[in-house]
Amino acid sequence: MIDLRSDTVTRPTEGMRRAMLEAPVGDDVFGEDPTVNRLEEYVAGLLGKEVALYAPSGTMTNQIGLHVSAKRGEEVLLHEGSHIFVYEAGAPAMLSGVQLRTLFGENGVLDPETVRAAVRPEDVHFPRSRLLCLENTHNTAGGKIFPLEDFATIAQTAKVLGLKVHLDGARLFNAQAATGIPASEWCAHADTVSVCSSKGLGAPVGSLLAGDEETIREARRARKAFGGGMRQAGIIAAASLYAFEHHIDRLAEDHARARKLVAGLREAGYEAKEPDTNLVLVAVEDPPEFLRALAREGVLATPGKPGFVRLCTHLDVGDKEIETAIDVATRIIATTVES
Ligand code: TLP
Repeated sequence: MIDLRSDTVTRPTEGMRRAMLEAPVGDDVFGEDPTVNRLEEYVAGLLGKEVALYAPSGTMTNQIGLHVSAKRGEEVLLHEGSHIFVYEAGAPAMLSGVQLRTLFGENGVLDPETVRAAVRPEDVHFPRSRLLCLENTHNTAGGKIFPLEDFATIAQTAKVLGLKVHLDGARLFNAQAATGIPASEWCAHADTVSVCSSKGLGAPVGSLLAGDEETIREARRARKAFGGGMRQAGIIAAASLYAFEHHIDRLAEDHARARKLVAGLREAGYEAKEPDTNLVLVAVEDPPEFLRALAREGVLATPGKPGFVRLCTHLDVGDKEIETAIDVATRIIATTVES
């Protein structure tokens, strides 16, 4: 099987498993796990934030990020295709009682004017606008990078309007690898940042929420309340630490393979935009049928936005797999045209 469904499907490498085996551990709820502590310090450093908090998933670090910045009944502004809105099971309503206000923006990038227009005036009728969530890279836009300048401008606009900014950076290091701009430059414009080690970086589990000390102290309470306080978590944190230490630069290889995939698919007659990073969106007439046809030939992908399927390159796919995937897609389109 060639599994292009997500960069979450990778299995830990030998080196990563060794790091897990050898990790010193303690009870992290007491703050005594040396590996978790090392990971939190390391990632805070990478992101240029005072502190970071380790949690099981990106969904949890996003939800804790929302929870510490917006109270029940307050409003959170975010892109209509954002992971927090589309893929987190209604958690903002369930866990924090906040109201989401979705906004449109080309390629996952929001316009400062759109944000300005959406902020509610102070009036008893309206919810209080409290938080703006941004996503980089943007998943449903096909791994799009939020240009740093636009990011800085919109974050500045948000600040002036009295909003906090949360960055869903599940694939932030893909943006760093693709542009050469350190992740910390985007983070400088956000109050809280969520990053994942379990996407392209290849760890089996683990995300971090970074911010200032006071915010992350609150986040630590929220993590406990959400059921994310773990004990000898160093065993898994070691995999995340290994991922951050060894797998950031190699993301560029996944991006090159995504471009190779797009070139092959276009040559076969498909429509697909040049990818910024490792997510490829391919336009097809009947996505479920196309996905079934791929799967029959041993290639797995997922539905993308309506009318598209998503193919994702990652640590566990090499050039050979990409060539096979192109061959399979080429055969499928040839059969469709014939019939
Ligand atoms: N995304 C997954 C699925 O949930 C859709 C994927 O395969 O792309 N933020 C962003 C931008 C994400 O893409 C994801 C995972 C998350 C947050 C959530 O991370 P986890 O899965 O660790 O909760």
